[in-house]
Amino acid sequence: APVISRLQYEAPAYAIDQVTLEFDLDPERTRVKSRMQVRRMPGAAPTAPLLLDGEDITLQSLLLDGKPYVYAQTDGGIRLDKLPETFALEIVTACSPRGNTRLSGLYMSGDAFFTQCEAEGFRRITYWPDRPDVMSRFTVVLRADKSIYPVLLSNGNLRSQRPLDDGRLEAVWEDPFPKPSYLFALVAARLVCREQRIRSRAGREHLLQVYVREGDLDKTDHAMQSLMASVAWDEQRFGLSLDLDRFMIVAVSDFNMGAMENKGLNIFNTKYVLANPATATDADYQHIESVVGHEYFHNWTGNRITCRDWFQLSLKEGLTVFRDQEFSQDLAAQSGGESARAVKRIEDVRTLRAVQFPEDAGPMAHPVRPDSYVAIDNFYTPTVYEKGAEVVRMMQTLVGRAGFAKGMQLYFSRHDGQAVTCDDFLAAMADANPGSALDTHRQQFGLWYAQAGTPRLRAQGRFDAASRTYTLTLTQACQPTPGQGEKQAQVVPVRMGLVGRDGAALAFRAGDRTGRGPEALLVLTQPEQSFVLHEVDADPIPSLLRGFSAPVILDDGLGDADRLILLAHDTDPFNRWEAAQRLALSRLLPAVCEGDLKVDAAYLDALRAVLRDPALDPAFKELVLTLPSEGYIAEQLGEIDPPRIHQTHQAMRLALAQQLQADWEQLWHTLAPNRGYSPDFADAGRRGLRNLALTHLCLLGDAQWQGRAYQRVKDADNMTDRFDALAALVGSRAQLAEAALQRFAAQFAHEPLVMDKWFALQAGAPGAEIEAIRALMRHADFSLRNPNRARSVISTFCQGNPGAFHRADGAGYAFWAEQVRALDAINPQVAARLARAMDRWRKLAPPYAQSAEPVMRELAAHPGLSADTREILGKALA
Ligand code: BAL
Ligand code: ZN
Repeated sequence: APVISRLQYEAPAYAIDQVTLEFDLDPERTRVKSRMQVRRMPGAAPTAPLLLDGEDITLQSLLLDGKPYVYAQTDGGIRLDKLPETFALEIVTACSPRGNTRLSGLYMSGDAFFTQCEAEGFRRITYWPDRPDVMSRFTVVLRADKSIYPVLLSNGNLRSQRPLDDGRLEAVWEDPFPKPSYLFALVAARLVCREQRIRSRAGREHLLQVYVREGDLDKTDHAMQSLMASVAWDEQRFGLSLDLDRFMIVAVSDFNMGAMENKGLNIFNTKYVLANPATATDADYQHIESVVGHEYFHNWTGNRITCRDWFQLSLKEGLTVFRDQEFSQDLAAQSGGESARAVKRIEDVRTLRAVQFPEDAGPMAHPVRPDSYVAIDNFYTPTVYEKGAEVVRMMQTLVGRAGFAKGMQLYFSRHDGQAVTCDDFLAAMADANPGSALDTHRQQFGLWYAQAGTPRLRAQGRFDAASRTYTLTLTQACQPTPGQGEKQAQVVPVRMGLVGRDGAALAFRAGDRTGRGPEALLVLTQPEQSFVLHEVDADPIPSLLRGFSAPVILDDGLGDADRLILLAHDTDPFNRWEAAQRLALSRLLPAVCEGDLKVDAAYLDALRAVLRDPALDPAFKELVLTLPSEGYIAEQLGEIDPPRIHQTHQAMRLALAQQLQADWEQLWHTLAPNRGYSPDFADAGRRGLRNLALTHLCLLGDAQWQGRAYQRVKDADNMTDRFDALAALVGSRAQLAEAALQRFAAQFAHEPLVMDKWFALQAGAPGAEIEAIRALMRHADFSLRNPNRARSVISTFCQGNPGAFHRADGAGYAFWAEQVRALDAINPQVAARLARAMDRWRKLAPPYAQSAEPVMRELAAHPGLSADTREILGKALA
């Protein structure tokens, strides 16, 4: 498959102003008639051909202005030459939704029709210039057997619906907004819906609907609440109102992604819609809120203004992740106060470090705006999404919240209705904030889009008592990444404060024009730069990169004693948490290398003080008491021995369980709930910390605590407590674990999302053997065709259970290769994700890397492999 390069971009030669699509829906053979109004773009050569993409569809007829027209076949579609300036084009094609196991284009889930078009699925429905910069007005006519598909949905407004004489139903939908093909959607199914009428701040009425299968209606309240909150938040924070009369969310259980922002008709993986207290955990509730928000926010950032080409994907994804993070922070703060914001921020940074930092350090490292790809589906990555969000967050840090809002306004006034680039967004932000650091350094700031790799910052400070100055010298460097040997210095906003040895915040003055205060924003732009802070009264401990003000790796040069002070006293909650992480790492890393784990009293006392501090949020305490993940530990090491990391991690957890036992017991008793279930921030935080206590107490192997956990698996009144108790039993390899698993499965056999958790818990269990994974795959409810289920077993084992997956005998790798091949034949997108489990193989210690390589090479040589999977393996082995 060809490599597509960013610099090859050419504007489309033809516009399609209007299209009418008629669907005669049939599982085996669906007929699609497309009638387009085509116009040559001003400036395009009169000889320019019209290129239409098409994949896995059969062309039945093609008429130009009502007459058959000769077309040429191309690699991925057809080409029309010698065209008039304007014309009507009618194309009839057929496709097979039942045979579409890739879940891209038009496909069946159970006995219902769904679509997924981003990025390049529309070409699997009809011939079309399937690129985001061709925007058209769509009218859609759907016809299907009324007895099987009583609900027919598409984008925009329902214009008419009527029964046909042949027993079918016909519905006509019209989307008033021009849109690119990747935002097209249809659904034909037997569904029920929860409805809500709302009136916006602007006074307009809207109908909100959440469609699910019969029997799931009692799991739609939270999604609807989240949608209503999203509508209100975007109006309030950014002045962006819903632009449609009707906004629909439809849940489907077979889905490659989390959800999809199709205009007016969001299609969601059931995982991010369905929740009630009996089936969903607190984490599920949070994910639903953020994904519902994310897809809704795309209506402006993605749909009204879209991407010129797929290299600009972060234009919409980075910005929309940033928006959903801000939304979740604001909502959490409503019930949990300001410290809830910090908890959310820490969780987001934890995700960034767990998934994006390794990507940036591995063979798939790419800029936020990539330069080339083979399969665009491989670039829906943590770099484009999460690092992209950090880049937008740095803009907000540099121009302030009000300045950012002004930048958004300018962006919409300039580009509403257009397909634009990441540069356009940056230009709007900088232009709206003249004189700001973002404006001054706008070109250099653009390197965040162009340069891959995580910059490393080194900090060194010097206090001069006589002049009351503290000189902070910051240096930055970035390792080479594939295709980028030389890196330039980037713009790094460093929010910072100073802490005295007694723990008190120290005031200082950062520059001539700033007042004296407890915090400053330093803007690093050089490879090395010194900042002189004035009016400093005592030798301080620097608290740098507060709130994680830039996505970098910081070497702050601090020692244990300094970190203990920051953990106990820093006014910035993020850096308190960070101090705890670093204290844990400085004990874990030597133990991994030398096998001698020391868990000292000073460290334990510091953790105990956090646990006992009545002023701290339970959710924050839970984060502080949660060790860095095995994956994060691996990233700190030159050579990775996953089983050894796992053993050390487990040993440290056991030490915390033993040494803090009295505190865990006390927490268990004092955090007991006193009312019914609510997923709000405060209640979820209490549950989280209490269940962390139970997890540690079970680790002690004490029959009494394991018995308590078993009892909770039986009688908990919500899924968070039930599942956490089950996980505590499985994670501590308790004797009761097996009985608890069986009991749980019997109770939830008919709840697929709950069973996904049950499968994943076992695939991620410490010491899971490959035979146990195979046994899970022989379970009657296992299917490779359902992405959620395949991921719950195979990806959880290969990507989420490093201690068990990496084996000296290489059996884990052989299993991985077998599953990648099997999945690739069904669904390349899902297979290519699984292929990434071996991204970091070159860093593996002997004998792991040696046993992985031949397995990877053999898999890569397999002739039938998809372009998606081939691209991933090719990069890993390059
Ligand atoms: N656009 C694909 C799914 C999402 O990021 O919302
Ligand atoms: Zn998105």
